[in-house]
Amino acid sequence: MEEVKKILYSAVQPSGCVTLGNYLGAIKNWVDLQESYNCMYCVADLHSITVRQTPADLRKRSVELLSLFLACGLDPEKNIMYFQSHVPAHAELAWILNCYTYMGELSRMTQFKDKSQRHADNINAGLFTYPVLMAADILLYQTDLVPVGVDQKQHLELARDIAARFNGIYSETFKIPEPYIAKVGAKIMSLTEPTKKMSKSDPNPKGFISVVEDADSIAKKIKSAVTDSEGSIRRGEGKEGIENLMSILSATSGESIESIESRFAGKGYGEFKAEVAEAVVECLRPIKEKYDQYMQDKAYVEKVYTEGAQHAQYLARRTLDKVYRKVGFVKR
Ligand code: ATP
Ligand code: LTN
Repeated sequence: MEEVKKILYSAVQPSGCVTLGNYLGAIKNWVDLQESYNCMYCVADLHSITVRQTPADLRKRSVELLSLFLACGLDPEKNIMYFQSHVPAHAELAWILNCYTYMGELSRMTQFKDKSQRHADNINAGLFTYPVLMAADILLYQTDLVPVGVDQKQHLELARDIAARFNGIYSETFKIPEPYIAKVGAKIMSLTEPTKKMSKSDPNPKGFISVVEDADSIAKKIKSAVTDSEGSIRRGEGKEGIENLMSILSATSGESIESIESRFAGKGYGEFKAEVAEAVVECLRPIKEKYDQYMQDKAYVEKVYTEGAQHAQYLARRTLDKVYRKVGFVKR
């Protein structure tokens, strides 16, 4: 008998370019998961308007992100990929779950506290209820596993609490999702401040590499990456810059850190950086090529996200119908 695959759900906000960090830390691992799980990847456009967006940019970035999923190797035959705003069930379930979530719980979310400080002129209700929408995303699909970074762990725990509370009141309705921590998840640091993670919202573009950046620009950024004055290629205290470049080389080429360390013993930073740059360019080249192709083939990309949304809506509706019935709405 064929074993039923577990459901894995994740979403990315279309809030900036995708960085080498996002690729090596997340998307690359997703490609390996598509054989073993039923995976759903959502472009979380509803989430992204909790901070002000320029409409034309948001539309463009959303399509770019979905094209990038494809370019990185996510197969639409094996994964459901769609825009959150195309599946109305997300907003509908979010409303219901709002009524089963306490103000106190939402006030404790560190991302809310953090974002309301950074966007003090726009502390809107959506920013506050953001984790409820995220809970709805996950719970609609009876998700087993959610790959999360540390920053999203608190939100996932809230989703579990909301699901358990609802199940407790109305009997078993939602599957309680588990966090999925990837075995190999390189943490890539900023090229200008190697003690901070590489982030797409870094105001200094020298700190990050976009996955679709051209080769010259990648080489320049790596060449000017912050290191130290000691001159040896090894791990250790105060060597965060070199250590970061070593993990980038390892993750992009497959060579182990130990092998890199011994191969570069006695060699200079110039030579080392040139090799890191080449490895990054070679790793990203096929992605950029495919990305450019998909960006030319609007009809194909549209087909992927339209069919993705239809499939997602069908699955989501099953959960939502159950929820509507349990809370006492009249059958339509
Ligand atoms: P922001 O700059 O807006 O905080 P981000 O670039 O940190 O965004 P997210 O959208 O928060 O990216 O994360 C998308 C996925 O990429 C998450 O799974 C996260 O763990 C992973 N990720 C983000 N940055 C890195 C990094 N520097 N190294 C490894 N993985 C990362
Ligand atoms: N909040 C997440 C994006 C996100 C998500 C989700 C992740 C929205 N819905 C559901 C996992 C599951 C972020 O900002 N990285």
